[in-house]
Amino acid sequence: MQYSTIFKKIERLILTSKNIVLTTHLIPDGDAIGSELAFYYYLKAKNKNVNIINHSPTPDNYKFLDSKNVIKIFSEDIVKNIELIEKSDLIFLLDTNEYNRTKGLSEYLTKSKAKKICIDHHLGFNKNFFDIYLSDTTVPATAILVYKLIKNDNPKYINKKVAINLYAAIMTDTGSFRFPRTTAETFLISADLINRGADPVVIYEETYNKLRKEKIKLLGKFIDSLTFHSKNSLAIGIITQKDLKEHNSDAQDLEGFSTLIMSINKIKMGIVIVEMKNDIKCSFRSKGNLNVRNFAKYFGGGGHKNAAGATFPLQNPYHLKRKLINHYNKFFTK
Ligand SMILES: [Mn+2]
Repeated sequence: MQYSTIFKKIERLILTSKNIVLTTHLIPDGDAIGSELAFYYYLKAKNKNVNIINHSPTPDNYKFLDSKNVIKIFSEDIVKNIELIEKSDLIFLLDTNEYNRTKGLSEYLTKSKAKKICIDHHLGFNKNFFDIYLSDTTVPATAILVYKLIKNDNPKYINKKVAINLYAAIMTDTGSFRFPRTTAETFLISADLINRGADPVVIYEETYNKLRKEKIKLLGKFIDSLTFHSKNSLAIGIITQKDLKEHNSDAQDLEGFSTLIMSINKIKMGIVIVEMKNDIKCSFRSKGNLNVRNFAKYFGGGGHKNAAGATFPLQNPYHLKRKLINHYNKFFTK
């Protein structure tokens, strides 16, 4: 894909803007946080007044990226943050193309008179909601686009701080360089980032090897709960409120559980059922052509072809599990 015209347009807007706001989707992942912080330090170096405002707090394992605590959480100072959005002349939405994925900020972002730029690698149809739309669904991380944009301006801006954040974003969104969209280019860019100061050992260690012991005990509980259905093509695990309380954990600690299910031989679909305080959240994962987005849609949820989710009213999670198995058998095992 040729980006040069889009890059030029974005650079021009940055040049003429003074107050810039960066934001991303709720429950930000490594790509969201890393892309934001890399872009933040780039814009700072260009003497811009930049603020990152997110709906959700930064997950613990990405806090090392924000050691200077520059990320603002919208709800922590609503008045001030609304003011920052209102007086901004340029807004970047990173790693999502839907305003409603910014939750609390959404209303103020859409109302704001600022120019809006989306940089993202997800499928989406909201091009008209942005003044500039830099999107490429073939790249494995938003950070790849951010890297190219900054490098196109001037490679000197990719200093150590920027490199660390971009590397962390790429490493996490590629599942440590193994997910489908990982290419030779992914490695070439990552190599350049290492040359510029990103330490792959430290970044991996900080991101993945600082788990709370409670999470591992909860994982044990989750593995115990796994059941297999439809000739072992479907696996389902359940976490109840009682489990969460007993292990002093919350929904954040369940990250990675669904990926684990999908590592089981011959599994086509994995379901994680989580009993929350006020409802039940289910996440659906699949392999190949099995479309869990449609599965989720049937229950009022949504998502992607191989990763989706839905929310259910509170009920016995084991009854819900029955319903989901029946639906799977009806739609997927014909
Ligand atoms: Mn991403």
